[in-house]
Amino acid sequence: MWDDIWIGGDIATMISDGAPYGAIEGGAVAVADGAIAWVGPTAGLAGPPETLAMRVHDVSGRWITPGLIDCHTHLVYGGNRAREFEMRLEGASYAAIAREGGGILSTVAATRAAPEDDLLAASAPRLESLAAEGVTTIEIKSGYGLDVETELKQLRVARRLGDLHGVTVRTTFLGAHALPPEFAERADDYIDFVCAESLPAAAAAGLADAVDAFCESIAFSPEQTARVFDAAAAHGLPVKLHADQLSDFGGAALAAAHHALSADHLEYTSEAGVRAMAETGTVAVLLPGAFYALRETQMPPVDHLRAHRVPIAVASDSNPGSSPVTSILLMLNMACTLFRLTPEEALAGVTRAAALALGLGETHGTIAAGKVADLCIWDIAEPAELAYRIGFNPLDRVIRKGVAAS
Ligand code: DI6
Ligand code: FE
Repeated sequence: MWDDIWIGGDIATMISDGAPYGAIEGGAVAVADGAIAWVGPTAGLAGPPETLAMRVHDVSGRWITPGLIDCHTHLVYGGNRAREFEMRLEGASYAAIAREGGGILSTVAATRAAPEDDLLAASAPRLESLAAEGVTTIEIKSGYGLDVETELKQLRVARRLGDLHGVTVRTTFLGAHALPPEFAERADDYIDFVCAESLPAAAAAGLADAVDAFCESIAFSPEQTARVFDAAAAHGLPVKLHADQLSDFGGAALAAAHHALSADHLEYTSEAGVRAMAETGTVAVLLPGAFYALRETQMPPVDHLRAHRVPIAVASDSNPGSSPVTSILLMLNMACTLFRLTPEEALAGVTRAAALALGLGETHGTIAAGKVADLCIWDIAEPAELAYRIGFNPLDRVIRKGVAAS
């Protein structure tokens, strides 16, 4: 006997080898012990639903999708950067503000100063906003501490947020995000510190599921990034990379050479970089919120990614500087409008491909027997509505690990 079965609607399984959206019209999905036990056409059930499950739920013509996955965020931070927003409107560039000690470093100061519970309280509304639009799994990076104590504080807050809100959290250590003031002009020394101290501390505390770095002219060089990746490998942690966001720095190929789970941003990535990603199965994570907020005009190489069959994920990049975004549905719209993804590609970007970007492809991202029963029920007539509408939330209900959230 299954615990629950949902019937009476259509299912976008997001399994890629069948109908668009992996759709099953008139479908049923059954859950037992928090996992998907069965999915298929209702007509294919072995008997009347009430004989198969303890509880039968009729979704009244709605659509069921996998729970959404935001696979790239910097959600936990202190303060905000509304003043910097004003400065950029007055003509200052993002890179110029960063060079002058504003930007990321102003958030570092605010995050260091915040007591852990205050950081939690400041970050919770951002998580709640994403969860209210169906996000059931989220990646959260450190990188606004840069010293051992604050990096670990951020990662602890990320884990606590997941526990408090019933959202699956994957944490990423991003020590190599910016050069902290105490290491000014000494980037190589800071990378020594990351490799010898902060990264090992995060790994030893069990607080990091992966390691990321910001490889860019205003951040760290490919050589410095490679050292961080080698340290991650020594601690058995997979890597990801902020790659080619502001210039072609060879980031995509570097990420691929280290078998990265994902390379993220990619606006300036060349076809050679895309080919390298295809060879190692590195996922492309596109971040339309940062593209929009920075008024970037260089498009990520979507046609090359398609041609080389690189999985394309879409994420919020939720952060106080370049992407103050807490709406995953807006990212679906922007991925289509700005990057010309199809609505189906965009939805795959926050489900199937996003799971791959987090190393969760076996357990999350599609509606298939054996996977975790994270599901969204939407009041829509067709899945493209999720990307089409702007500023509207048709989420009816969320099921997390088999349990309907209120
Ligand atoms: N790239 C980004 O888009 C964010 N970090 C990064 O490495 C921006 C972070 C910030 O501006 O605070
Ligand atoms: Fe980012």
